[in-house]
Amino acid sequence: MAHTLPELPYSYQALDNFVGVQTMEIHHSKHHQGYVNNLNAALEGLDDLAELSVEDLLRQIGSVPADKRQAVINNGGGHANHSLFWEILAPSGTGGEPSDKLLNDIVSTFGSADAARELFSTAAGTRFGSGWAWLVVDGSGGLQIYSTANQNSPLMEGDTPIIGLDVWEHAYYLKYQNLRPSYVSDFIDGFINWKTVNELYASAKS
Ligand code: MN3
Repeated sequence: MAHTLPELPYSYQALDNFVGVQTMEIHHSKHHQGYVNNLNAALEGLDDLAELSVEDLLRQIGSVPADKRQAVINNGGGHANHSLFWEILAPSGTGGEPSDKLLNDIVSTFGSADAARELFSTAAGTRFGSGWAWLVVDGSGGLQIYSTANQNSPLMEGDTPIIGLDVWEHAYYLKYQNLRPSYVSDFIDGFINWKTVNELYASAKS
């Protein structure tokens, strides 16, 4: 069963006031499609691995043959990371709020919501080159904020991402150019789908 590009839960136009229509369309239909195509190519002839969901494939990355492993890390990671990213974005004003449970756990873990925001912004802002910033649920059920390089997925470390922000230049450059911090703060303030994040958190904790 080949991996396929997921439909977006909104139109390309719906995020025009975030990164812009053109970036949404190229990012989804070209970049993400490219990761899907390259993942399927890497899995050719590996029938057992090709049956797995992309998330399970990354959790079991050690079972991928060595000559295919980096291609799966890059393109399976690219597929999983973007699939999450589209789901945790929402058009401005529609994303809701963090649940009481998530907010309480953020405060008890990081000290305050502002401290968590600062950590996330720093992780996103200081990732040199291309990568992602994450809020994850770790293997012990705790929250962590960090960044990864390239398309490396937290799933490979046994963590479950509940927020991911793409900080590759292709994600924001047409709108924000060199101003990655503005892209990050606009994301946090206006375009997170907290309803979905709350569901992902509840699911990761169960
Ligand atoms: Mn991207």
